[in-house]
Amino acid sequence: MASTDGEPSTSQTLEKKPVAVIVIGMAGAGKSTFVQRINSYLNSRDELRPPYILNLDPAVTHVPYEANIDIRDTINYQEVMKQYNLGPNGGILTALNLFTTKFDQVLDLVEKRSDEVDHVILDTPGQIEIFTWSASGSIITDAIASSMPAVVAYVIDTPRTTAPATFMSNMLYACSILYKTKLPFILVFNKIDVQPHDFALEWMTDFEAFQEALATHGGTRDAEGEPTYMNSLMNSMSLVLDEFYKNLKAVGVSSVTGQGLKEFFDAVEDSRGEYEKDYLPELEKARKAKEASLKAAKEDSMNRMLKDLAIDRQNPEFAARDRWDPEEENDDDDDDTDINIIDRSSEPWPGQYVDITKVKRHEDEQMNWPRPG
Ligand SMILES: Nc1nc2c(ncn2[C@@H]2O[C@H](COP(=O)(O)OP(=O)(O)OP(=O)(O)O)[C@@H](O)[C@H]2O)c(=O)[nH]1
Ligand SMILES: [Mg+2]
Repeated sequence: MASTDGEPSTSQTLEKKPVAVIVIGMAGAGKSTFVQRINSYLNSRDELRPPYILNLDPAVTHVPYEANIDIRDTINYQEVMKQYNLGPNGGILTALNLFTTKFDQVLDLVEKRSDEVDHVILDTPGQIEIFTWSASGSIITDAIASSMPAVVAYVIDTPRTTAPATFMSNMLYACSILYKTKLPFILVFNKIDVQPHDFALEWMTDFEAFQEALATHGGTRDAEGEPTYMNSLMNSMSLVLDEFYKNLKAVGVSSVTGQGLKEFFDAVEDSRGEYEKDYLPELEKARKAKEASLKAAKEDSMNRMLKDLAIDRQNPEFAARDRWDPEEENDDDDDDTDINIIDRSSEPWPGQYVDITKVKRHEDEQMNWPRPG
């Protein structure tokens, strides 16, 4: 968005920052294809301001776009599975955990590009829960959202969600992510070239239409013609969801034809304002609370130190015993490893590969990453 000349203000500073779009969705919903479509849409809109793309799926063999930062450049997912004796999901989770330990570098790289980039796009692993229910997923989401406006794009496989019960399960999942991240949220009904999403919009705005669909879908009445337990449960759940629908935007897109991309980016721009209005004040509040508790902890240790000093003064022989001896100091460096996250767009790509799982702090050291859990 173009900024006007004049007094700098908070909103102006925010406007200058890129928006991060975190693409989340069930396996096969079309996340990666959607990211590719976003890439070509933004490139054709202004080829001087393409998005900055992060691939966070360590297990994918091919992504249909050029990622600026790719988790696969840093972590060898197969090697992680072998080294830790893990299955595919444990492997993806551990790979993501290892990558998260270096996420500050990712943020630095993104920060460096913030003047020339309007959108930062994150493609997440196919197994949705690995990102949404893991510590590293939360750390990545929080780290991104505290450094720039961020929005969740929840991609839905529209043709696979036409049954009312499936639709509701999908919406409940979306609801759980909304309440977990508290970020502006866009429901992206994908694949509308195969199945238009008007049924979904109708169910979201007209509660009775959804109940009618439930009633006409088989298996909702028992032998006596009474509504089944499932049916009553779904009816009450849909009342809960009604509240949830009020908090989000829904757009229909086709990642294959590019239909609906403009509406999607209109929703992203709206979300920027929402982030500023709702998320940012909460973030500030949380920061202040943390600062206050840190200050209290500092005062507490200061008081304790002063008390210790007073005791030392009364007992000089104890104080002499506790004195620091520089001879005892061993040269145990901090455990920062020499790994660099690679920005493919700024480095000439030499096929350089750093395997984070094999890094040693010192030549003579056999270092293993701690097992998860
Ligand atoms: N017709 C149609 N097919 C689509 C669309 N978007 C994605 N697909 C197809 O859906 C399949 C899955 O797409 P991906 O982009 O790999 O989905 P994903 O969510 O990244 O998958 P994982 O990362 O493995 O979970 C592919 O066969 C795509 O071609 C769409 O808008 N229309
Ligand atoms: Mg994918």
